[in-house]
Amino acid sequence: MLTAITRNVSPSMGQCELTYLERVDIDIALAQEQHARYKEALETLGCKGISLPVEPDLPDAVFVEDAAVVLDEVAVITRPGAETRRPETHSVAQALRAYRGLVYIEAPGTLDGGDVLRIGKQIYVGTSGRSNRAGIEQMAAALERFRYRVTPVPVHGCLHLKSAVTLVAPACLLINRAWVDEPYFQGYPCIAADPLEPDGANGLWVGDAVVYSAAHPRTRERLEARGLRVVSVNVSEMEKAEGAVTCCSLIFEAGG
Ligand code: CIR
Repeated sequence: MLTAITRNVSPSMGQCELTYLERVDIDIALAQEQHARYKEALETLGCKGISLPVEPDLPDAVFVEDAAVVLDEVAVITRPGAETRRPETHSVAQALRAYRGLVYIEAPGTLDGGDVLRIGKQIYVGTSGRSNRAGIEQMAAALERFRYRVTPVPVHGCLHLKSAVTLVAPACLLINRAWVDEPYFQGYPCIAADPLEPDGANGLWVGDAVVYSAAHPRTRERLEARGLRVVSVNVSEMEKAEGAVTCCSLIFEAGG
């Protein structure tokens, strides 16, 4: 069955890391409410939810995606590129230990889960400001025995690879071509985010649907025009923290 690890919004989220956005006030109560609706959407789509304890002193801890990459065979515990975020991995590793063997990215490597896009046995990793060559090489070495192919992909103008491209159906990508070069993904059908919605390339494929931000209605129309079922969520407060829909969960198959 599908399992979704999440972590409720920290009261300190207003002090989050920001790279491309200006800091604006975040309504923490609203963020918590939106996060609760997000978790409900995942449960409606068949995920069993596991909610990690809130981390009051770790502003970005709601973005659990960055702390690990969970594959069928193993989970990679990352070493996030932002130093303030490294303590987030401890409790994520603790939770994942019940489901997978763990491997760790170690210094000088850095890797954010938001940079990791898996399509079958092919893994693309963004060479962003957060994930470095050493981190990507460590991941490739750890996953070689499971026959994964790891390919670094440059991203420009956005935080993570999955800000620029995500999987929204089996082998169908949602992409912002301004932030990542499409030729890297040759052979996969692509839906382009509407040019007026550059942040619209982040969708979370779960079961038979795409969990998708209400902030991008034009791109939503494009997804629906291709026959995809969209489950809309309002994540405006997470978006002020430079988060999006994929980064608020770690979703994987777990027996039972
Ligand atoms: C950060 O800059 O690390 C957080 N404020 C946002 C992380 C979003 N993570 C993601 O998209 N995977």
